[in-house]
Amino acid sequence: MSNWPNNQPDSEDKKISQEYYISWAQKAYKHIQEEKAIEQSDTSQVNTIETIDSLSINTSTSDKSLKKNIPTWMQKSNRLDALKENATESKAYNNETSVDLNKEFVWSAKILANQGRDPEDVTKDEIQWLTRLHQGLGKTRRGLLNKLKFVLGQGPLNDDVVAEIEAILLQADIGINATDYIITSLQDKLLEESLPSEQAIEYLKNILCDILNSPLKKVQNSEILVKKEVLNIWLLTGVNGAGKTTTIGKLAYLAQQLGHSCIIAAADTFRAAAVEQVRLWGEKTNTPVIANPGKNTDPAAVVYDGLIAAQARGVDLLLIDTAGRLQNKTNLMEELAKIRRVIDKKAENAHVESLLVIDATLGQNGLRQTELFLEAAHLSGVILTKLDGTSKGGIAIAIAQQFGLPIRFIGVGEDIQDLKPFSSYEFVEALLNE
Ligand SMILES: Nc1nc2c(ncn2[C@@H]2O[C@H](COP(=O)(O)OP(=O)(O)OP(=O)(O)O)[C@@H](O)[C@H]2O)c(=O)[nH]1
Ligand SMILES: [Mg+2]
Repeated sequence: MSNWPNNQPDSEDKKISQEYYISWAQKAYKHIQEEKAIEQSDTSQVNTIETIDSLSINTSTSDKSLKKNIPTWMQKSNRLDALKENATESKAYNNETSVDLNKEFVWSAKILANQGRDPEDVTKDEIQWLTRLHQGLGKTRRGLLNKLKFVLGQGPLNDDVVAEIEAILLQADIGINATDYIITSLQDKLLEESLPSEQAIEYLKNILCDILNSPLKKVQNSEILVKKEVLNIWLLTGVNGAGKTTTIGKLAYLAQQLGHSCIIAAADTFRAAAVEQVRLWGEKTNTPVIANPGKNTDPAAVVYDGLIAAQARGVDLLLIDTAGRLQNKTNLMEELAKIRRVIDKKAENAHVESLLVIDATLGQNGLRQTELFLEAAHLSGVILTKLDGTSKGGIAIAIAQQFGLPIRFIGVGEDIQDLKPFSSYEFVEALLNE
């Protein structure tokens, strides 16, 4: 569905100096400002570009401090960052449409540069997205990094160090299975050679990326794609409040951005307000919604209507919203199984993705939910929401390791643009790269 970069850069690329990234970020910033200026036909952007240039010149000529290689704007933003570190974690980002050339910008630019991107090619949206991801996982990252650097810097992995690493990983919601696997891999490596803590963390990043990427070896597409010339059906399931309906809206928006035609089937007929909520997202995204507002409507019948409409209109993508709660769990699972049977029977040639939506703030609960939905919905992947909240993020690794399911999308906020295809590289960097 997307051309969102998912490549893990070569380790060689990681050795590039900070100066390179700062200069890359400046170019990207300049490019974004120019694009903005073209859009607005506003001459004010010229001043900003001049300011960046003059700030860089200032740095090399007038700053006599130890930080003389760091541009003035970076030193300022470091101070801002220190303030941010002390501030409460509550709402780490705002929704302003502009971006500032600050430490977060440079971090985001670095992640894009490492993926082989051209600074003249990046968008404000990409920078904002990475910033939100980095900030969303900020609390976990700071906890993880400080502790890991300390224990990994202590030399060989003796029993005490292993126990400490175990505790750190479990606290980050990485789960028992994945933690065992990570410890074994770390032990194998660190028995071979003794690594400084920075390098041990780089190695840990590789292990985490491998875990997150391994489910993709079993599936046809490493990226989630809306396939051409076939009906694509994405069935979204999950417990109540996980973020299914919001995610449907965001996916409809994303599909639209990528030029795919889309309709939504509102198959949560349990909650009175559910259909209305889907309709609002339909209006926001100009996406037709198939619903049956009658009382006690059979959700499988709505799915059937959705399939007929999607086939008749020849749309690329049918998104199906489902209920998160029924009278009891058994009913919910039976209903999902029925929906799945209708899809498999009536749309044999369709490409079906069955995606479990999980609220990442609920930690290990996500594993129990995956177990519950796996069979009834024939899950093919997972969408993690609320990574902007109090989520520790590790649940992504736990799910990939324990169930072999790929994480397909992640959500970092309530707004329409706050959902993107998952990239293991970006996620692991947000988790372990300050
Ligand atoms: N902060 C944050 N909030 C989110 C995110 N995704 C969804 N939400 C919020 O989570 C709440 C529940 O979202 P819904 O989409 O209604 O959840 P649902 O799974 O459809 O819930 P039911 O219909 O009751 O089963 C809403 O307030 C959303 O705005 C996210 O990525 N970040
Ligand atoms: Mg809902």
